[in-house]
Amino acid sequence: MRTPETVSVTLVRGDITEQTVDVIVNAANSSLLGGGGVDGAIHRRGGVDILRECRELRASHYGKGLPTGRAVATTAGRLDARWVVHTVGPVWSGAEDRSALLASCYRESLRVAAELGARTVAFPAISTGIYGWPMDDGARIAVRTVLAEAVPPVEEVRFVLFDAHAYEEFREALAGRG
Ligand code: AR6
Repeated sequence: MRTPETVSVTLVRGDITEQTVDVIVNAANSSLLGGGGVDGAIHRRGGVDILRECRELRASHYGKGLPTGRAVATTAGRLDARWVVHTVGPVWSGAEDRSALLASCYRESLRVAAELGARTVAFPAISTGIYGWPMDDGARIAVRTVLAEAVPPVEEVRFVLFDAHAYEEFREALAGRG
């Protein structure tokens, strides 16, 4: 049986909507109805099926929206993936430590992915864009949490980093094992 240490963690520089994986994780907001950044790109490229399922989730289980730190799955529409797992990162605060909520996004997304039977999972750097989380700290939390929490059937966790700065911070975090 695999242990968390044998899950492979890989880094790719690029656009998460171009990945071929079982699960693409979306850095959503609690409305689940779309936004900018990764969220906008996923809905643009994935098509209307994803939004339709998000609306159904709002009408059923998540009338008040998806709470920060939680994760929920939909179809992946036209993306080259089987599911999109939507998670809501915390907005960065200098006054309050919200690290546990950011770690929860990675943990809950992996839990949902494993329940679905996913073997490959692509993550963006959650909260490090519009939500303002410093990239170095966001990368450490991401790497540390994934190394601790990824369990079978998940075999590969791929961080898809949009620019050179993000890629470098994740490379350093992985070298230091988070
Ligand atoms: N592929 C990979 N990474 C990307 C892509 C992409 N196509 N586009 C942006 N990034 P963000 P957040 C990087 O803002 O901070 C939305 O409006 C980006 O450079 O997408 O969690 C939601 O609806 C950054 O490093 O997510 C929420 O309202 C990282 O992905 C809010 O933004 C995350 O940036 C969530 O903000």
